[in-house]
Amino acid sequence: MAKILDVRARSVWDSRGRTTVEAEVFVKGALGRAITPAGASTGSGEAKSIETRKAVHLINTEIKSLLTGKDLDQESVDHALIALDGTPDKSRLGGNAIVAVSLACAHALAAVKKKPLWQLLLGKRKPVMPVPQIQIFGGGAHAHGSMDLQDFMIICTGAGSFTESLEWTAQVYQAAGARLAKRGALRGVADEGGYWPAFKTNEEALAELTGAISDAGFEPGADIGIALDIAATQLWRGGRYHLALEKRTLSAAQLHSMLLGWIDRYPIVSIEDPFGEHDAEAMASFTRTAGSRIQIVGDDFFVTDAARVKAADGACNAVLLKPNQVGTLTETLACWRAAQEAGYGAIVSARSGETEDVSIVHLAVGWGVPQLKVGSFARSERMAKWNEGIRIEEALGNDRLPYPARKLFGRR
Ligand code: 2PG
Ligand code: MG
Repeated sequence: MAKILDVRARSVWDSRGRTTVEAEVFVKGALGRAITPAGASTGSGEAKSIETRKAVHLINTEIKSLLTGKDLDQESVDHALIALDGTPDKSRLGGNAIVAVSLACAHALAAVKKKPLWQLLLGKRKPVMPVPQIQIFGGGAHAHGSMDLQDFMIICTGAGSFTESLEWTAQVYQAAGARLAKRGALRGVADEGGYWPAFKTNEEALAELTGAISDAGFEPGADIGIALDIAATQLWRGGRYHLALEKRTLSAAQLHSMLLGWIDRYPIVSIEDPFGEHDAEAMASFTRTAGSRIQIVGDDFFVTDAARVKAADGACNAVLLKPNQVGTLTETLACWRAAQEAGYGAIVSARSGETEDVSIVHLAVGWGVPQLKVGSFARSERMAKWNEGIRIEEALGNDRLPYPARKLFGRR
């Protein structure tokens, strides 16, 4: 087994112009490198980030002396990092320090084996390309609250491949931009590259998105469905869900009815965090009512924690997997395994603050996770990941590859 010769870190910049951690793990003749992303709408159970400068210093000192001379083995490196940190939320070394090193180790291992990371992780299992969830309108914490809801996304449920999904998305993205510009409702783009619209209600975004799907020549529902991230933890204050745009507040029961109404009126196939991270009861009741019709995803609700998925008991039917939310690759993989055991769907996801790092695409393909959420269809920190998916699909041989969109989202 290869030995770790050195570990180094530096501060680099992310897509919001904020500092983040880049780590490098050196082995004989090769190195692995990774950059930590950052969330804006974070769950309270996430691994805690610390100041970038301090995280970089800790990698260059404590983590370097811990790992130098050690075997390059993902699980033992991750367990050693967790033990060295010694806190339940990774707040001493920082989740942002730990995840960069953990991911850099995976890349170093791939470099040693002279294989792309996805191939190393996949081993002899049959490959599947993940189905993209792609944002068209961005709101919430990613657009200064211009809309209450955070992500209005599409899933090309009728597409036959990853590459075709992107081609369809490009058409919808352009059509949505043209509609907004025509109405004078285009303010720019939000943090993940989705349009930042000036709408009067949240539902208007659903109507406009459905219109854009039609304008692009697709049949809403049959070809392309809508996925929402309500990010409801962000709306919760003083026992009510606050819709600032609409100047009203809702109880959990009222939010439940509003979402059910939307599912009836629009081609919605997936809803993420429909209720706050604390609201397990509302989440479970919504899943009982709507879970046979649509995918219900826990993001802040699960924070990529295998134990929370095991304890969930029917709240949600899918899990968002974000490596920096839990801190190491080994724990992210454990969460994916817990999701599989529970019969849940899963989506590997980027954060709102991203970089040119494309590791998550390799994780999705390598682990066989059937969906991928990267943000919108603009700005290079997003496009780098979609483009990496195109390369991987091509390497796997596009025409022979199973593509699970219809299986996952064919009419339920
Ligand atoms: C989310 C992510 C990505 P953030 O809530 O799913 O959209 O946002 O990285 O800000 O948590
Ligand atoms: Mg989310």
